[in-house]
Amino acid sequence: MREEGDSPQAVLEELARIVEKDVNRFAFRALGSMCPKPLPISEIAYLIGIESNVGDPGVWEGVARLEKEVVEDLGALLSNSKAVGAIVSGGTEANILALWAARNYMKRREVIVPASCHVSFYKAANLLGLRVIEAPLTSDYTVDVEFVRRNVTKETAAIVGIAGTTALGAVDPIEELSELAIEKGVYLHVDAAFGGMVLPFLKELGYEVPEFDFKLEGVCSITVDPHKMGLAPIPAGGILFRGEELVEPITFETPYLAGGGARSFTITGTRPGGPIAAVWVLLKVLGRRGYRELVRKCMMLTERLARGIEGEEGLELLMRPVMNIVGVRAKRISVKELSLRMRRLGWLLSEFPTHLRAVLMPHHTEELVEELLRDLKRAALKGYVELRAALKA
Ligand code: 0PR
Repeated sequence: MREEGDSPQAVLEELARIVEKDVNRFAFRALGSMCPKPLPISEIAYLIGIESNVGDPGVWEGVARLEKEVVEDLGALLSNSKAVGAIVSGGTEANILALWAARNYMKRREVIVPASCHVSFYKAANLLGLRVIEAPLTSDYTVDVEFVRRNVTKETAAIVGIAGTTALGAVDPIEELSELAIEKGVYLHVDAAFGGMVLPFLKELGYEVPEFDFKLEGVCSITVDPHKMGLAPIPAGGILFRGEELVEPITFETPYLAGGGARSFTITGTRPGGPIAAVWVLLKVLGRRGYRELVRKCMMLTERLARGIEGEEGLELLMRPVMNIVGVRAKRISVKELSLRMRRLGWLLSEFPTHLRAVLMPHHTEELVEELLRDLKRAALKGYVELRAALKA
């Protein structure tokens, strides 16, 4: 920090220069992110709420009310309008909260996660001193329920299912996990960080979608992130619990707050009201129909990309997409090599050990998908000579 401040104009210009590429990332070929371009109206709402702290709900009564309403709406979307929850910093905090509640509620220290789970579960287990048992996947990239069944013991606090895996958007057999959880008396957490705001709308669009939410009696908590398919600005993660008794063991009182004592179960104390205002506005402005139409568009793009890959001799689709996430690899070159070549061609895709991932979002276009297919096809050619010739063509 310098002794004297610069002129605001100079500083803002410097700021704009530094983040220029970030701001423009939605304009170029980025399909690696699970966070879409937020709708402009949500950014206005964010600014309206920007000074508020929902961590002191007695002072910031307005945003505290908005959070209640948002939690109620998300709960209703996931078959439980009486769910207890919060808008938190993201899926990571939501998953940590779920395992924290599970550990304290069950008073046990082991968790069984699918091998496909997000890294946040390992962070959670590490923080909470939980032993992790990793359940393998079956050939359809979902968790092996029989393995989970065999490994539930008197030490098991929780089992986890994913509704929309990070790598492929696969949905674990949550119905079977729910039955298992009830039978064995263990906690079941569902990570629907991405899928929670896709699957209900897919169902309304007539897709055959497996049950994954509170309709299943064994489901104790669900992660559902508005800053993913809810189209909200970052940070807006969501955690929902079936009922008050599950959050009780992680609830703490802060008695001295200016607005009067408050009880909270989030990790962070001071919490931004801006994202909550943004989510509230989005749910109101879009409604179910709005979200359904956006999901319809994403699935149209997904289907085009998937069919294009299937029709291409050098490419391989990992799995028929359940939601708007596509996994692709090349038949004749490694994933690393394909990834490198795609990067050189100007694409930002996510690289997993077995494939590249593209997430199709509402701000993407059919033209972009066609270009992606064309470049994937070129990049998958075996030799550089072939590739160079194709690039010149
Ligand atoms: N659960 C699932 C199933 C996830 O895929 C993710 C993140 C999380 C939980 C954690 O959510 P937070 O990142 O909100 O804590 N999945 C994204 C991914 O790994 C995160 C991401 C988002 C990465 C935007 C890059 C990016 O640009 O792809």
